Formats: sequence, C-alpha cells, structure tokens
Amino acid sequence: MLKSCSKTLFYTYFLFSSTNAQLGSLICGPTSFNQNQAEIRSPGYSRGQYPASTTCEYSISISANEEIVFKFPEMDLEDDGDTGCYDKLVITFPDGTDSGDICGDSTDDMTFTNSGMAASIKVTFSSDTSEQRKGFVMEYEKSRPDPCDSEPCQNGGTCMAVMGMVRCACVPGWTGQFCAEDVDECLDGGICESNQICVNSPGSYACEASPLEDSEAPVVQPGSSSASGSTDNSDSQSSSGSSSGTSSFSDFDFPETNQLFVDETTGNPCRLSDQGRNLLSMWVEEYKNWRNLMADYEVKYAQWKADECPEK
Ligand SMILES: [Ca+2]
Ligand SMILES: [Ca+2]
Repeated sequence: MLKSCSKTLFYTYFLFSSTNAQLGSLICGPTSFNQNQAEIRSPGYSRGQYPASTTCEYSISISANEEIVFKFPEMDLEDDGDTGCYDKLVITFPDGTDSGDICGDSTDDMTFTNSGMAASIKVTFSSDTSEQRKGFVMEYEKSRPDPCDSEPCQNGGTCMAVMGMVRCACVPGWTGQFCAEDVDECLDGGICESNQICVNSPGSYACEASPLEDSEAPVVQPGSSSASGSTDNSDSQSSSGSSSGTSSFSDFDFPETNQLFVDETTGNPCRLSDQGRNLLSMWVEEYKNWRNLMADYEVKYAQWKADECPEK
C-alpha cells in the first residue's frame, strides 16, 4: 500500500513536472549562473534540435550598478514568418522590463544596467508542440562601469569612484556633490580689507575698492573694538563708548549683527540689530544709485551746455 502510494506520488510528480515542462538540468542543462560571463545553449542544441513543448528558465545574478551585455551568436527559433514567435526566448530584467519575444534567425545585442539592488535576470526559453529547430546560443558578460567615465564632476572637480558611487573633490571656489555650486566667499566677512567691498562671482570672488570712498554722507562708523560698557540688550546705550575715525559709508564695513559700533555724534556704543543692519545695507545701495544718477546728470548737463551755448 505504502509502495503503491509512493509510486503514484512519483508519477504524479513526474506528470506535474512534465506538464510544466520544467525538467531542470535533465533537459535544460545548468539553469543558475553567477559567473561574470557564460554561454547558455538551448536544450538539445548539441543534437541539432530543441524538444517540443519545453520550457527552460535560466537565472543570472547581477549586482548593484553592474552592466550586462547579451550576444546571440546562434539564433534559430520557430517564428510565424511575420513578427510573431511559435518558439521563443524572453529575457526579464529586475526592473520589470523584458526583451519581448525573441525568435527567428538573428537578434541584436542587448545591454542592461542594474541601477537597483543585487537581483536576478530571468531568461525563459519555450517551444510549442510542433516544428523544432536548432535553437540558440546566448552569451552574456557582466561588468561594472566606472561611474567617472561620464565625467560627472563639474568645474574642474576630480572624480573618484567609491564602492561604485561618485565622489567629487572640488577645486577652491566650488562645492556640492558634483562641484556645481559656487562658494559665496563674501559670506566670510573678513575676507577683504575693511575699505574694500567683496564681490562674489561663480567659482571666485573679488575685493574691490569701495565706490563710496569719497562719500560725503556721514552716518555711522566702526568702533566696536574700542567700545565698552555694553550689555546684551540691543537697545541699551552707554555713555562710556569712545568715538574715533572718520564718518563715511566707505569706512563702515557692515559689522556682524552682534558687534558693537559707536555712533559718531553721540559717542554711544550699541549693538546692531538685524533690522538695523539690513536698513544700512539698503541705504548704501540707494546711495550708490544716487551717485550713479548724479554722474548721469553731470554728463547730460555738459551736453546741454554744449548744445545751448556752443563755443564760438
Ligand atoms: Ca515549434
Ligand atoms: Ca564665489
């Protein structure tokens, strides 16, 4: 009884396997591939013909960031004489895409790059019930492309591949993952002399002479280091501050918000607020515009005079 049962189970298993046409290595040969390169042949290739009603599934492992190229030196699978396949090969990639049905007597090379995690590529051969042909020989080769080949680092940055990932070493003046972002050197308040203005530019900066050097507009003066008797209250004032220096925009170097400076008229030291600092910046901009406007009028006036009262 037990023997009979086992026998039934065996036949059931064999029948099940046959109807699924997946007979493993008996017909399909090796089905699992981990090597960097290998050749896969259709079942029965050495005998000159693949069997009918057969399905073989091959699995090829692929690591993250690996590239695989498929070539088909031999291709002879039954097609319908048009665009359809009776017997076919299908390659399914880890990202869910596939090659479509491959049959006939030739097919182009195929390349896939695995941008996801390590996974498997599935190659499925299947034949129908009638007309068998020679079959296929498929070769594959895996490689790991150098991510620096695409020159991802910009503005003179040096590319390094670390675990298949890009790392860029930027030249001074540039930052960011791919060295595409300018460093604003002017954010470092002490980079230029106090009588210069810092002008940021892509990849660089310049310290230029202030256009307000000879300004007649007295406002405030630096005096932070010599001021004393301060408190943490930004509105507080003290009469113990000292007063020195000249009184022009050009001498004012936009101290940090927390820095003390001295009002030249009263001699009072005080702590500059964000609002006060922004207001002063705005005034300086307006003052520059006013100076430019004045220069324009000087030119216009000279021209007007020459037109109205030409020299005789
Ligand atoms: Ca067929
Ligand atoms: Ca810059």
